[in-house]
Amino acid sequence: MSTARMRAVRMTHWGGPPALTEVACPIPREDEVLIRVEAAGVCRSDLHVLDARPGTLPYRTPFTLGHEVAGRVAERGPGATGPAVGERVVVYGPWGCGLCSRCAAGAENYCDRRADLDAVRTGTGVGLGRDGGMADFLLVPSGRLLVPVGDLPAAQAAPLSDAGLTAHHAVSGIRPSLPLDGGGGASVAVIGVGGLGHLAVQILRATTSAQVLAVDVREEALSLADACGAHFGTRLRPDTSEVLRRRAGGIGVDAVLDFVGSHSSLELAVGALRAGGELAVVGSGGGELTVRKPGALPPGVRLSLPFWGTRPELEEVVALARKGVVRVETEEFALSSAPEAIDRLRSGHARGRTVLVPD
Ligand code: FEH
Ligand code: ZN
Ligand code: ZN
Repeated sequence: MSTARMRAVRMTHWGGPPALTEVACPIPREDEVLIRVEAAGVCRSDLHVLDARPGTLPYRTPFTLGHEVAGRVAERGPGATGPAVGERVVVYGPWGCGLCSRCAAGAENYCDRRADLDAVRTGTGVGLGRDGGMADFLLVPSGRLLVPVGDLPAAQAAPLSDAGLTAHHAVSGIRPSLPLDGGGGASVAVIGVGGLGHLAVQILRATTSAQVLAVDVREEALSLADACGAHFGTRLRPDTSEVLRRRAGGIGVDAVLDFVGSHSSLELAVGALRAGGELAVVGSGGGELTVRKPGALPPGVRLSLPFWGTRPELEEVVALARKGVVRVETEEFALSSAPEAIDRLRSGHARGRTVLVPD
């Protein structure tokens, strides 16, 4: 009996271009669940994977890209649990061991056995060494990795699993730094208002009373920040840290969410931070920060490197979207146009999140 075939955007070899190919459609066994993909986001991390030199990532090629996926349960293995066939879901993307205390708590993004998984080169999650969702179908190891989305449109749901979850996790991490009254009088700077930053602006406005100050190099990104509820937006200039300090009452901002992570964004963050403030470096821009006492960082500053998010946080950000509190700005492309979509993201001109929809 011939197996069904499907389209998939594959990483065929290190340094090669994303290839739209045809592969066998997977069949769910035991606990596995087969998802008919309805939307798959494109992330800057996909660019990092595509540009990675051989041996620098713990993944074995070839594999299908796509770690931000929404769809409908198509078939379940005999031992599968979770959403039933026909239910619309979003995929929790960090696939940990499922057994350690972090995975048991739903924090597979911080799985304690990640090094073991890397060692056997099984990858860190969907579309990251494991076959992902830039395809017609996606095989998920367990129903525990699925979150129902109800009638949320797929192109809105998919970005919540990575861009939305990562932004929500970062905001949740700095929220304790804000004054107890939910951040009233506090100021939070969002550096980089792209696929993740525009969602962080909305989540900050929805879950804190902090003044949200947006920084980007593009005017169109600042207009998106304004539409998302930022109280202030400014282009990155040599005096931007001073501008932010002044907007924050002259004492500096309580927290910085850096969605760029470059040398200039980190320098801006350090210059804008209040003593006792918090810096969350979310972007993988390759910038470096010297941590020394005494040094450039204000006293009492706390530094975090948040990565993706937890499964309970994914349920929270889906709930925010279903309430209409968070809305993803998207640019949609047909799956068959994946290479063009990836090039557009690479160009730096994408507005919001780039999403592939099977045509
Ligand atoms: C995925 C894999 C590696 C680094 C960063 C990421 C993020 O895109 C996940 O949110
Ligand atoms: Zn990502
Ligand atoms: Zn684990």
